[in-house]
Amino acid sequence: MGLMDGKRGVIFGVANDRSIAWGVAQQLHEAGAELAFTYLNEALEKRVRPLAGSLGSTIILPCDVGSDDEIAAVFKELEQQWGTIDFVVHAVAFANREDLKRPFSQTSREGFNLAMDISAYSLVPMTRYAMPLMSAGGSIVTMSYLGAMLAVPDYNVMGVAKAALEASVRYLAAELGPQKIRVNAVSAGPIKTLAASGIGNFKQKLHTMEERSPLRRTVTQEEVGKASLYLLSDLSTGVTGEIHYVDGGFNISAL
Ligand code: NAD
Ligand code: 0WE
Repeated sequence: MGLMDGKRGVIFGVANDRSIAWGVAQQLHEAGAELAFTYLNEALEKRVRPLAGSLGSTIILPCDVGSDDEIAAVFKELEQQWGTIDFVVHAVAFANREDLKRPFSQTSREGFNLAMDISAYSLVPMTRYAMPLMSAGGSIVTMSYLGAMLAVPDYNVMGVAKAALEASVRYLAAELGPQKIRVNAVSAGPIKTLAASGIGNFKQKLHTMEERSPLRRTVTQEEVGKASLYLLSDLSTGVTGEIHYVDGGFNISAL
């Protein structure tokens, strides 16, 4: 008997087996959930199909979250195949690589808008199109980072986008609460993923976390997956609009 037996949902953001979204998918599958996956492009489709297949998933759809039409098409397909869904996992982010090393004041209008569009706004249409399929209630989880709250060196425009994402979580949670749809974020500590491998000095960020976090180590995709499982399951039916830190206590520790 699993925590997620009989529940169905869709996961946005698997790129490979190191993705945080994949850590979440594995936990949901072990708990008995039925999963659909989306991928950004054909290059990633080659990685996502076998991973999804290994969890028994057959609904694997393309989606660039920069397009409302592509997001709408995903939920239209889910409605045709399943009728209703119980959860959505949003684990996507993107900013121009140069904007994660240049001084923040040098961020271009285009770079700012791109980071906001993909990393923050996308949660809004995702929620909008998911809502009609969540007639019995549901749970939506997105991924954030401490850079939303603090000025973390080099996180720059992504920090501003994560601040907008976390505020969006609160506004969506406030609006959808009466329909028993919950919206929360997991704020993860640094983890070596594809998105992180594009960051200069990422090793240093992991090292700082190992030295200064209360638990004296980094966190894993599995740990983010387990916290997400809690937020997506009926263990957390009283929880919405929350930013749930999975960072070994780093956020509470000054030094
Ligand atoms: P990842 O590279 O495995 O995942 C990022 C995903 O975003 C990829 O699957 C990529 O295809 C997708 N993506 C980018 N642009 C997209 C678009 N236009 N449309 C659809 N998908 C798009 O890296 P990850 O670290 O697993 O990142 C997942 C989430 O976790 C992100 O929101 C990231 O900000 C967040 N996060 C990461 C860390 C970390 O240290 N790795 C820490 C905290 C939060
Ligand atoms: O959200 C992120 C990273 C998201 C990300 C990563 C890339 C790299 C490749 C967004 N866009 C891009 N664009 C690319 O071209 N994290 C939480 C991981 C991360 O990134 C940092 C961090 C941490 C932690 C950047 C600077 C400082 C710390």
